Amino acid sequence: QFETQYDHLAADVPALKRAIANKLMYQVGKDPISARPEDWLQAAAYAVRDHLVERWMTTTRAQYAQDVKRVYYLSMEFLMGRAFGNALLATDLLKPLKQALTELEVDVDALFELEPDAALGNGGLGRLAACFLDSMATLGVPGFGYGIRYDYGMFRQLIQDGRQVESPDYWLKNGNPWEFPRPEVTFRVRFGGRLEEQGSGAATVVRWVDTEDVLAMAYDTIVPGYGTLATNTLRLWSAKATEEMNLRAFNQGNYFGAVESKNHSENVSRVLYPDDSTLSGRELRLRQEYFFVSASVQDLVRRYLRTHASFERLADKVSIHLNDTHPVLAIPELMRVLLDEHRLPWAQAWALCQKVFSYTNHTLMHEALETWPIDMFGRVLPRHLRIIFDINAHFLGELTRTHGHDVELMRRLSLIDESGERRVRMAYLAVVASHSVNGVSALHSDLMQQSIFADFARLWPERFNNKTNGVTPRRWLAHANPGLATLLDSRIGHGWRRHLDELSGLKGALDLPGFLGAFRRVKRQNKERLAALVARQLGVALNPDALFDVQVKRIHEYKRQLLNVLHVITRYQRILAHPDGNWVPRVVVFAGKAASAYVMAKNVIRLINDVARVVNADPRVGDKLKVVFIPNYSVSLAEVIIPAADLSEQISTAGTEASGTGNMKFALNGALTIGTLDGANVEMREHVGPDNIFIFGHTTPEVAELKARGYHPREWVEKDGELGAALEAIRSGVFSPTEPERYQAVYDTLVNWGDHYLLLADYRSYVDTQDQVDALYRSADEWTRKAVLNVAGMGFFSADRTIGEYAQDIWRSAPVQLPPLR
Ligand code: DL6
Repeated sequence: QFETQYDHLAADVPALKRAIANKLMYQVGKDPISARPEDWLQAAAYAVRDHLVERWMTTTRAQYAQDVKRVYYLSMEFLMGRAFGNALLATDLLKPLKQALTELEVDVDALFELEPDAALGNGGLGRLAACFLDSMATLGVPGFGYGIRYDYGMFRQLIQDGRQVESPDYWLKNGNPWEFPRPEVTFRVRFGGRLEEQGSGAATVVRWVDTEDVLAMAYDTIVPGYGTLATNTLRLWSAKATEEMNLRAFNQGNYFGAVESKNHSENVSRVLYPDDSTLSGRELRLRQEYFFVSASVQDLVRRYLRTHASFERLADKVSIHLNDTHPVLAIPELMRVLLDEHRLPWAQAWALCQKVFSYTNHTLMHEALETWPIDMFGRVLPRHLRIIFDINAHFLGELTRTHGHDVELMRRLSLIDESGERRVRMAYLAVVASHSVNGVSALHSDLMQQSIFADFARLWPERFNNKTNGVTPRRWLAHANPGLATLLDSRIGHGWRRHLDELSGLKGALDLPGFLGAFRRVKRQNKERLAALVARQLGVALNPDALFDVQVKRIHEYKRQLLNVLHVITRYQRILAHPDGNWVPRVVVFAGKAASAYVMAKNVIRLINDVARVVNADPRVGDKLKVVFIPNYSVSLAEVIIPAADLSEQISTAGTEASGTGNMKFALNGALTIGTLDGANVEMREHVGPDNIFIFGHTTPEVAELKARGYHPREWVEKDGELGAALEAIRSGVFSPTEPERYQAVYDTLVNWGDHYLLLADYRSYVDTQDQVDALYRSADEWTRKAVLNVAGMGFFSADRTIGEYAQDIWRSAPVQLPPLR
């Protein structure tokens, strides 16, 4: 059994105290007398981090010794959140650390709140990458995350006068104790320039010259596995200029001019693009994408060549996974490295690529599918454009050989979209170059093969597969919901953290005396914790006995926060009509960010805040209904909100949400779902049982049929008085009395401009289902039974299960062999 020097001391509070005090003095450089809480946080983080370092080195040594196949997970986004709680969970140091800090007279809980989130992602895609890193480490999969170390992460959202205001997130301002800067791991990334050709035919040598270069410097973060020695690495690249300054300008006294080019180069890793639903098409974004994949490919090829003399075994030792299309430039980059730097023949290089790459699609939305104009692409990456043209020529040549000269088919499948301005289709490049293409829920994977990749799925059906998403139970249950975790431990043991299927054992606890009551008490404590946060931040008092109805996620039209608002308004109007009715008190919680340029989404945020202001101030309503919009949704805020929810809103138009992962986190924490048959909701229904989930609305085929028939939203308004009244309240300014026309565009979007996401068609079914929710909530035991059955049914949705499937079916990687932890 493996025991590190530090593990040996794990439960030793005096040793931990000494370690923290030492870190404070010798690493942070602060006298305990004058240290600020931020300094203690750093010192404690360093002390805990030390416990991971030996595991990390042992794992790395074992990976080399065993010559394992490594999995490189390339992602523009890693939405990691806070690291401290996760490290404490992995090291089992939470209790001794709390005691050590208390003895040092430091307020532990306040300390944890000081840690900034590593918010290097927009939403679902980035958080999935973070959950996957956790599961890869936990399963011993030799996984490396590669991404960008943005100086500024996801913007901080302020709400001013009900409106979203963005403010920069300089998360590194106090330093980052969790990362190791690696100035010695620096790669040159080239941009621009021109091509020179020598020779002809197969012997042509292409040289890429006169480039403008940027350096990519590595920063490593330890990714600890849970209950194992196995520990992985997240390597993020930061841009550094090739030259600190222009000496000529400097000597001429032009100090700003002297650093201008440095700043320009380093801008490439400055800021995360805060939009996950539309392609920005900006050159800086293309440069970001190439910047990190080039550094990553160079790094992984160098690591491979350290222990292998030729490329023969590359595909046995390396998997490169493309998290959506953002890292797809890794394909022409690996081709470039193999062709230009190592002189491999085309056929060999291409065969290697097809064995090494795999790709996950995360959205079917047309506006999010990446394509790049040829002109811009050729200016920024001329060598890669040439390689893509060559890949396309080979591909279309092969297509002609197998399918005849079908011009229409070639036009549809070409990597270059010729329908208007010529553009490179990144998703097509991913499909052509990968041996595996997967969607993220059963429904999404089916739709993907029927819609955006239909031709390819006919051509290569064996390439397409599904990997339903999952979430890590360590962060989303053990860490976020210690009350429920303790209750589970007492009923089914501790194993669920690693084997989430064991949650099914809860079914046996349903009828044990006192269990439902204990479960309810945990939920109530979590609601009190959220209510305290809301009181602090918004000054609104919430009644913890009310039903907490929660929708937290990015603000998007397809996610239909506006449908939720329509229900809130209907409920408000019903209460006004029958103020003495026997209402089930409800708190409706919203949180989420809108892309800065997404006008409609920002309107929705404002409307929610306007509705909240009016409803919360109406004395006729009182505790029967409260509405809150909690600003600055983030991973750490989700950790407080999700465990407090009774009802989880997963109400996207069927066929639009690829999977969702928030849906899984809520159910895992004992919320019932109200949702459409969309994304992973479909599979959740199967796992928790159809009686334990509230499903409403049109199904995917019904949506298609309705649209094909011709959808006329006005007809739906005309036949539903309550719907008409809710819409009219929005239109006429009931919630914006100082500016009655404020929401005309919101109204028009629904009633006059086509209601693209079918809110009005699903309204009646939604509102009626909300009535069923109320009815069930009245019988506390019945509600709680269903909540428990939700938790019990969530075993399938562990990211460990998902990663197990990726490892087995796609990457074909085996875990690194390590001695068990003590
Ligand atoms: O696969 C992770 C996550 C899914 O759960 C969401 O349903 C999906 O919207 C999201 N996709 C993206 C990519 N672009 N968009 N939109 O974030 O991926």
